[in-house]
Amino acid sequence: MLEPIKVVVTGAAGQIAYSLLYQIGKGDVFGQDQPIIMHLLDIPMMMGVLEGVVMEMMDCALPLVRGIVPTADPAVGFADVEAAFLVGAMPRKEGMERKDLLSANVKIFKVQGQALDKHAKKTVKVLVVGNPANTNALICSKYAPSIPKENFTAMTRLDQNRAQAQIAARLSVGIESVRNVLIWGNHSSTQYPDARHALVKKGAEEVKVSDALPDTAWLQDQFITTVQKRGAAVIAARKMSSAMSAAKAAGDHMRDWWLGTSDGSFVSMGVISDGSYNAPADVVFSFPVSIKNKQWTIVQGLPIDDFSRGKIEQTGQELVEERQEALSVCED
Ligand code: NAX
Repeated sequence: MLEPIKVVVTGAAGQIAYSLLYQIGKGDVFGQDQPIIMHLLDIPMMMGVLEGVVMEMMDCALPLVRGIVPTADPAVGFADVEAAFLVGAMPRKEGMERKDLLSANVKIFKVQGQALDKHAKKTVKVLVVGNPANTNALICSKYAPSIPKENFTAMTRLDQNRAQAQIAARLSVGIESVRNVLIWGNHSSTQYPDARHALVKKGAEEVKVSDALPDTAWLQDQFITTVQKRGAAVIAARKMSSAMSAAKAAGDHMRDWWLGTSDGSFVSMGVISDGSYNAPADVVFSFPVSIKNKQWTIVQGLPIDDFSRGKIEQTGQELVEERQEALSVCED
């Protein structure tokens, strides 16, 4: 058995955390031999609810959970953590513009960046889930200058999982038969779900999805819009935003970061852009990455056609605009 690690989940009294905490505590994310001390951070008015979550965590009787620390104090929540799931954010309310949401939430991520800088391990792996996730991750990193920029990532794994599920359903194969479906850019409606580099198992072999599914019109249109609008479709049906699937995706993202990807496979993560694939530099952009020894690397050399180039440019442009808005809010 390894020494316990401290892991923080913010927004711990919220709906995504409700599904995520069990996955982490059960060993699905950091491995079956990794004990965990769970730090649960939320805002003061949610401490009563959080108490109930703590009771339930205890009642799950999970052997890997060696301690539970509920708190509203970021200094306590972020103390010595090695992994941080930043889920907590203000939800979009009726009548609220995307811009209003951005200014409310980037301020939260500025404060949390400062707290991580002061209190977390310098090797902490940060996954931002709270929206606007990419720009929140950028701001968080900016205010945590003593932690490497590579340690701040944003979640586009839910979009990737949605895309993979759509392809598997269209081909009538199991989800595990499909790999390397990816998401470029922003976790927003400009994201570009891309199956051009994806592979599907056919008997003992693997073939390109585009060969197994020669329906370019579907791949370029309905597939993309279904994935882009999936979050809204879930809200319309459930009257609440995606939570179980978002928690599963957060677990998938961190597990792959912690334990690595297999050879030839890649996953989508919002990471600090170096300008690869003509994406704008210095925004948190979702790229295909492979992971070894807890370090991600942007997969290079994927062929990009004009269609993809246009989509990458569009989502990149949105991120540049968000960065500008966010920086002006933070400097106020
Ligand atoms: P909930 O409203 O159920 O929970 C959010 C929790 O965060 C609340 O308990 C709230 O008190 C807490 N919180 C607010 N400010 C905080 C702060 N400063 N410090 C600590 N906690 C704070 O939302 P939930 O459904 O769990 O969603 C959380 C976030 O995930 C939202 O921003 C949502 O937009 C975002 N999502 C991101 C996704 C992605 O793929 N990147 C997909 C799912 C989800 O929509």
